[in-house]
Amino acid sequence: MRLLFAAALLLPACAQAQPREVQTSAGTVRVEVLADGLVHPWAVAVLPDGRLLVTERPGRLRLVSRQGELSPPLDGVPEVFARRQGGLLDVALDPDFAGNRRIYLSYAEPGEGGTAGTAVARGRLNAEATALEEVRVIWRQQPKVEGGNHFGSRLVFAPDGRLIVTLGDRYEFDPAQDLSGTIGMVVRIEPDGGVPPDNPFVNRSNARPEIWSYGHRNIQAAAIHPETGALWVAEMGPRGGDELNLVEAGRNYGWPLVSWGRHYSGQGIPDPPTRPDLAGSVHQWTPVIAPSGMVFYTGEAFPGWRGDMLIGGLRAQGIVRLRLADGGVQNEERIALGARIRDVAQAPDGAILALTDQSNGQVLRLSPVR
Ligand SMILES: [Ca+2]
Repeated sequence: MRLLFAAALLLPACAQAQPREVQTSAGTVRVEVLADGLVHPWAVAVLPDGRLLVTERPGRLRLVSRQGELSPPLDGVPEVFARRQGGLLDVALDPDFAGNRRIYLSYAEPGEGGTAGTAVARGRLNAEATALEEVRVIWRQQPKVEGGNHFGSRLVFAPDGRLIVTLGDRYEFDPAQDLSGTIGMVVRIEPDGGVPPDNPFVNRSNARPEIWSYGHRNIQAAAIHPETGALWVAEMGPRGGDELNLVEAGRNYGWPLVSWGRHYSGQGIPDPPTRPDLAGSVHQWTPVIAPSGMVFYTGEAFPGWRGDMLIGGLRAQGIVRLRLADGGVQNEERIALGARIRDVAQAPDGAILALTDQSNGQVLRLSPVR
């Protein structure tokens, strides 16, 4: 009742007060507002007990109960550069969270003279789940630059226990081809920030050893395939040309040398949109979906979607479902939610969770109507 009452107060259009229903390939889906009153929620991580950790871009981390109640902001979150696209970004649980209660945060970290860069910190969630303790920055993007755009980022743990950090080009373009920094890269680090000895550029001079792949524009969607263990990402194109990429060690994904899109200035990017020496995208979207958040669905609630990729769409205003087959996309479905979707996750009961990128942001819960 509390939830329905709050939603009715905050949203005069009463459609939100009751669960909505949307028609999908899996039949009718109920869309409930589990929680609201979040300011530009950016990422959600599901705790083993079903509670949620949710980041808000201005720099707050909150716990959401199974009934949708928001906790006060947790203590211990690092200071963030909360401007434009910057702020507190992703949250991920340690693979052994049940044993060590460690969580990882990515965020835009302020630097000297108004600069900023993406950073990753880890800490331990205290027993009361009110604070992070032993917080330490384990990785920093180099160099920090001015501007408030294209920080990425997503954090995913690979099956080998290494932490993948996806980044953006900081709207600087060319540094995405410069291995002496980590702008426009995907990096792979140990959970303590160390560099794995088998990273592709560890023995190359003038290259950062944590780099895993390069030539990326802005990656805010990443997930590990539950069967193959492969790293999939979706990245924002410029004007057109969002990409779905299968990320492999040491490869160049082409930005800004090639793109399926055009610069916002209207300036073209050389055709053809890919080159044999560069890693081509598996799929591209023009017009764009603006991908943010990705999960492979493995639950029981939507058996017809098991194994499929779900991607949040800011411009798509919903969830994009992809069925992958033979190294490509076999089919695509749009699940319309009427709001910019910043992240998507799977609840323990197989429901799908989605965050809306709004000043009064919500956690949506999608479940089948039997
Ligand atoms: Ca590319």
